[in-house]
Amino acid sequence: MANSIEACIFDLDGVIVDTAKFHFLAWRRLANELGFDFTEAQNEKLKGVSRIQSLELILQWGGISLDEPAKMALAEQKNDWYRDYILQMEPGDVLEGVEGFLAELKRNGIKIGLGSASKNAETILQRVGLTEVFEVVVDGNRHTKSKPDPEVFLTAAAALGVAPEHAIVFEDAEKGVDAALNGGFYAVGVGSPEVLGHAHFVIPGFAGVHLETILDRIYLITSE
Ligand code: B16
Ligand code: MG
Repeated sequence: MANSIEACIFDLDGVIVDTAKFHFLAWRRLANELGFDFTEAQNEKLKGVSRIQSLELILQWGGISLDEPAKMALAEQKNDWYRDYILQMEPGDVLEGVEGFLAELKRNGIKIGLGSASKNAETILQRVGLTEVFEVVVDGNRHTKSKPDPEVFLTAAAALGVAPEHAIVFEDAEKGVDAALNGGFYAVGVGSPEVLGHAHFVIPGFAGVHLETILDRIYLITSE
């Protein structure tokens, strides 16, 4: 039931901040240096996927096979370029409407968690000034199974003391929505319905979105 929603768990990249564009730029630079390119459509497949799995996909697209040490070196190189971007981030880089929505959750006593595949999550939260807002942060340093496995969200929900059926996950990645559904959460896609149509419903972003709107839509699902 919508009125029994006790927690909201957010993905980071692409939901709270637009770091997906920085991942794309850094991976593309790496691919270009290796002598090939990939498209924005292919980039969709990298969203929510761990750093090393992303690299493996990209190498596959380029038809390149490397040993483990070489892969590690490339992943580190990409991360250095990516960190150059995120270290420039500031509070103004939080996506439109997100802070207002988080404040509404706080006012209504709804717990707030973060469930991200990124090992850079803490740095990003610090840069944009949101560290204190999240009661629980589960990131790529704290979990091992990649989305679509629900581990990251289940760990966050358990740490918040909330059962999945009383929590909503907000996700911008196809595999992230899969992870939320696999865990028994309500899944709200943030982005395009073409990519996230399997979520319970999709919003384009948080601009103009209020808690009441979200709860009303979940209530419609539960009463169907
Ligand atoms: P890092 P999210 C994910 O974050 C990104 O969507 C994905 O593109 C990235 O490869 C992954 O984090 C790992 O990031 O290299 O910073 O550890 O969307 O789950 O918040
Ligand atoms: Mg994401």
